[in-house]
Amino acid sequence: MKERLQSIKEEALQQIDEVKDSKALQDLRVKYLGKKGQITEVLKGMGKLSKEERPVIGQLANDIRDAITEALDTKQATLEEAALEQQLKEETIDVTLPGKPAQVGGSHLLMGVIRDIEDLFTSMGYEVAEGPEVETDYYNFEALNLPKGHPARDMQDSFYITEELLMRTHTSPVQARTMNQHEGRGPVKIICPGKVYRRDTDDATHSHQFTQIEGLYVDENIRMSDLKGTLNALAKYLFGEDRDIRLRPSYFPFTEPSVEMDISCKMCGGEGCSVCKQTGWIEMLGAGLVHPNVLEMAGFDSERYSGFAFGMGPERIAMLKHGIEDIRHFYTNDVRFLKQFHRV
Ligand code: FA5
Repeated sequence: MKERLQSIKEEALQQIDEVKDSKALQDLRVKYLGKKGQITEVLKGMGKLSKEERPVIGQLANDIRDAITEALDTKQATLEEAALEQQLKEETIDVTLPGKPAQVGGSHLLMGVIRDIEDLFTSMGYEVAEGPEVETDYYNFEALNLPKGHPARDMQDSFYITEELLMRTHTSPVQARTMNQHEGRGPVKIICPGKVYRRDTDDATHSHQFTQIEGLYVDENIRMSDLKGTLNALAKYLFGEDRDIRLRPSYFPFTEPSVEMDISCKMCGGEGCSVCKQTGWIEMLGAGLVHPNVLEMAGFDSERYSGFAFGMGPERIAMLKHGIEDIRHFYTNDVRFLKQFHRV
């Protein structure tokens, strides 16, 4: 039995020495020390030994078990250490690789255009005014000389919420609201940016929701020439000193006279091309002198006060400025489009 135990020990130590991975090592632990392991099997035959031999063999078996256990533990520690080394080698981080840049947002192109226009007008003494997007029929139409049933209401197809409430179709109601607050005393000098809504069918140049910027200047002795000078400054500020403007007669119920402002075409320098439809001019905004009825309804004496107003679409301005061919790009929010115009 002694020889058997010795040979188990030698065989076990050799196999432990040669083993290459933890799984095989675990198998050896079971093979030699498990419940059905080789040492246990040998010890089962102890009953056949004499009284004197039993403690000697017992002691030897224990020593061998300890030696095998120690060899197994040592080997396991060595294998674990090697596995860790290997893992560290494989997972080494190359700190010299460039990192992933954080995605930083910027303001939307439309906001940039609106901010630029606000900057110009505030530098000329205008204040920025705002009004509600859900507007009353009174401010959106009636206070602007468009009583119920007026045919010109059809110029702006509307989203009604109730009989008396609608999504505002333009920023002009802010004119009437602000004049009311001034209780008949000028000057009123405001610029009003904001969202507006119309039942227009979306296409390359129309959107059912878009932005407008309204301007209003009411004081004593405000004349058409003041409007023309202001619009000329706006056109040159937005598109460059070499651009000219022209005013064409138009019609808005809230201005008299009313004009449409065109800007000279940059593409052809006025010669005529496909961008300006061979006219040499591109339509930019609507404007005019505030109708006396509008002044009176807002509590201003139209004998003493006069004023001019204008309204433009920042989308159309941005399209002209940057050669954007479809208004829907502003609202579909494709990052590839937006990124081209990032501003902080
Ligand atoms: C008006 O809305 C007037 N309130 C402007 C005004 C103000 C005139 C003060 C006189 C005095 P109009 O419907 O033309 O006018 O619209 C003004 C601008 O809004 C247009 O020149 C255009 O740039 C823009 N616009 C109009 N409809 C749309 C649309 N569906 N999508 C995008 N932009 C539009």
